[in-house]
Amino acid sequence: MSGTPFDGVDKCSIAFADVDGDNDNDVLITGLTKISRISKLYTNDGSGTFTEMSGTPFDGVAFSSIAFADVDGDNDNDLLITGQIGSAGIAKLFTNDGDGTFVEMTDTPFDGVLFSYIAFADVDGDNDNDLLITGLKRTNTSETQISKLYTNDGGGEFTYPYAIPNPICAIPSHCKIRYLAFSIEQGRHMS
Ligand SMILES: [Ca+2]
Ligand SMILES: [Ca+2]
Ligand SMILES: [Ca+2]
Ligand SMILES: [Ca+2]
Repeated sequence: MSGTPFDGVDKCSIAFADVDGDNDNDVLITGLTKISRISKLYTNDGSGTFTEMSGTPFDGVAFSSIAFADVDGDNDNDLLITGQIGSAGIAKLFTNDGDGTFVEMTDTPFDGVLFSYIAFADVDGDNDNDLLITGLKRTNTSETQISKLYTNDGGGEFTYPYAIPNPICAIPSHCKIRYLAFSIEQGRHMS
């Protein structure tokens, strides 16, 4: 299609999702133009004509990864953006009010990353979207490659480390006790 409003970018990421609930795919584009880092959201009129949404709260990022998913169970697409701003990375979660207006969730446990890849999926079978974040965590003094799996409480509150589904084994000392009891029982069976 000619005449699209999109900026040419590199070190970029794109994702389609319906953000405004009108059953067509809108698109978010991040990356580096000739002059700046961008994060631009475009809504679709249903025929593939896109219009940039103004007033979005997103940081322009490069070396980024973006993913839409419903994290808070209200059936609209929320958004995670990672990538480079300045020299360090970010990981920011935004909830959707249903019509494409996004608000940043604060107090998330995520490490900011660049050179990243992220994905939402329900990993523990409780029908909410959990989250895996990979990438480079960079501070003034160190660089660390991370791969962190966060579980969702169903309302968009994420927890790390990964919460062990079996509540008995959530406390390591209890696991040890249970293991010992099992071993003793096995010993009885053997004697
Ligand atoms: Ca749409
Ligand atoms: Ca949602
Ligand atoms: Ca889940
Ligand atoms: Ca959950």
